[in-house]
Amino acid sequence: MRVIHPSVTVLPEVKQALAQGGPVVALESAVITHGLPRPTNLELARGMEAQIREVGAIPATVAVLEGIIRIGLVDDELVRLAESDSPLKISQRDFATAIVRNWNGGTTVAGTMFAADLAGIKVFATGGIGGVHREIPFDLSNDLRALAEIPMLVVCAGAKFILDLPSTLEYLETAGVPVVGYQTGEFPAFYSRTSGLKLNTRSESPKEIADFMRAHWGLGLKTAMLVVHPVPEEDSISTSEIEPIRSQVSEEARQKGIHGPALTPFMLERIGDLTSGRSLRANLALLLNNARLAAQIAEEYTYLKKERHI
Ligand code: PSU
Ligand code: MN
Repeated sequence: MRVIHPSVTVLPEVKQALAQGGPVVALESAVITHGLPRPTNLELARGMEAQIREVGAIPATVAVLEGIIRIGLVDDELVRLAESDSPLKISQRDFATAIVRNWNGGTTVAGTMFAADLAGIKVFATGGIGGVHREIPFDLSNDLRALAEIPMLVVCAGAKFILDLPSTLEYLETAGVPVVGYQTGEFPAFYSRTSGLKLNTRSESPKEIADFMRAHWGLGLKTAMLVVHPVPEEDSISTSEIEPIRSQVSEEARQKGIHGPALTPFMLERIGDLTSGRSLRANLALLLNNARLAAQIAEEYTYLKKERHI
């Protein structure tokens, strides 16, 4: 395989799987560095990789270690990332700084999509995408731009719970990103399975989703496709319970002047306190669930490619 860039390396196992047309699932790492407390972050990182392997696909966790963009990490590197001191949260604007200054960092959905696409990965699993924020001043996640520009299948449990979900869905429509509900007809709301926001495509099977991928990109459309997969019922938290907590924590953030990339980590921690850890359990459950579904879709897409020689 060609060398992508001197500051980008692909793990040999991932490189080999891609060269053989095998199923590979990219994973983000901002959730490891900024989304979850230690040591749960490392357990989760390992757990997501294990889910993917169980299905028969190869995981490729994306991160930046000492200024090198890494596509696929070995276990020692996962440990280094999970335990690294003050890592950066890396979106597309941050790669150059991270490379030049030899930083460590976890990649967001936008950062991960960019790097995974360089390697030719087509399927990616995450928890919640970034989107349109509710509060003024204006905050639109770089994830939305990435979804509009990078042809990759992204499995998530909706958008981050703090966001303006109707506006986020509208943006995706404007950008031409198909949103497919996996065994649901509604856009899920991260901790909750429902939001009241109806989707126009629902699918029951990874096989059909692979058919959608082939049809969408086969036509020459260049956008991402989003598969939304609701949190498992037993770990979900109802909207009526989470909404007052969200609004309280959002007010706390406003009073403390916390905004931009620092907002999500702050809110996740406070919501964890206020739900006695149930929000953390829901977050872990949905991440593992998404990794498994993404691996099933990657497998189906691989079969399809081999059958049809595309
Ligand atoms: N969803 C969560 N927790 C997170 C994130 C999403 O529940 O930590 C991370 C993802 O990596 C996502 C990023 O890509 O937040 C978006 O950040 P921002 O809104 O600053 O663009
Ligand atoms: Mn932002």
